[in-house]
Amino acid sequence: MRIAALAGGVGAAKFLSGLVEVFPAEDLTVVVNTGDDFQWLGLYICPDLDTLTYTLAGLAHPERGWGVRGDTFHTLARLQELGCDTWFLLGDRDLATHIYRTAALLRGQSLNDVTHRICLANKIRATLLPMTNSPVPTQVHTDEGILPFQEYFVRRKCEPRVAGFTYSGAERSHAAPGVFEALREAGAILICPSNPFISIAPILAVPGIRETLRNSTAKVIAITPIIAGKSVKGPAATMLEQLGHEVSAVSVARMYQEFLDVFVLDRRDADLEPQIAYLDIEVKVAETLMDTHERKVDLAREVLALI
Ligand code: FO1
Repeated sequence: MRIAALAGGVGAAKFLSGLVEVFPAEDLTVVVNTGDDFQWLGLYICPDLDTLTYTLAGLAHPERGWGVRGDTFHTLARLQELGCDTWFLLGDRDLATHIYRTAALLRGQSLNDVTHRICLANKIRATLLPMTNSPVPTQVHTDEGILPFQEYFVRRKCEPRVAGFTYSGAERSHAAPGVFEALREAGAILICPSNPFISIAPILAVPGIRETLRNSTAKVIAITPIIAGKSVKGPAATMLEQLGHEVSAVSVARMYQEFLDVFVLDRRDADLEPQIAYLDIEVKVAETLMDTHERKVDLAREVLALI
């Protein structure tokens, strides 16, 4: 049986690093959010693809989750001396990935071809696919106007109040080659514990993906990114609150209701089970805080047992 997963960055990477310990990585295809992608100094940066790549290759920075473990920042320091904006921290080894990717894209290769090569070079056995080959940059509507995603997230540290999102150009985009095949061939489709607004919604905005999930006979399983009303990392809880949703896992389950079979709820939220069951979604209560390697593997085992 094959598994397909929809994924954002750090939360998804943690979960999938546990999954590949107990499920053959060759049988896993990950459809990755590219809404966070942006260009900086002429380089094409794909934060979520890179976070997954570095994590599955065992190269990720252990505390931050993004970037390369033990990386140095000499190039960034020199760029700063030259007067460049350096609010987005790119390490020297990380830069190699962006230079390689940008050069390949400029030669006319597609993002999925480049991603495939980067995965091969990093000996990643799972298949990572960008959700689409065309740019679909997430724009964050805030009380200070519309901000490109990384401006909001990194430069402004999620301080402006969020009023909504645009996944620019999503309606004209096409899923990258392999995405529909992976979703159709999968015996189970996992929605990783990623931010529903900025990681999963951009993927679902690519024409045909939401419909494929809705019509799928495979079990669709989501793992909560919210534990006890808080996001483990990132602004998911803040976004729920600012957009007028109840700040709980139930709101996330509601966002996926039309295609979801099972919701994996954290044990601290076990009392929410009836509210999710009421949405006609099966509930599995588990330890979802992946703060140790054992917990990542245990959670992956719990999810596999549901399939
Ligand atoms: N996140 C930050 O909060 N600050 C950074 O300077 C930063 C740099 C960075 C460089 C490469 C990369 O692949 C990711 C990086 N991230 C940084 C993370 C990234 O902005 C976010 O994780 C995602 O886009 C949200 O999933």
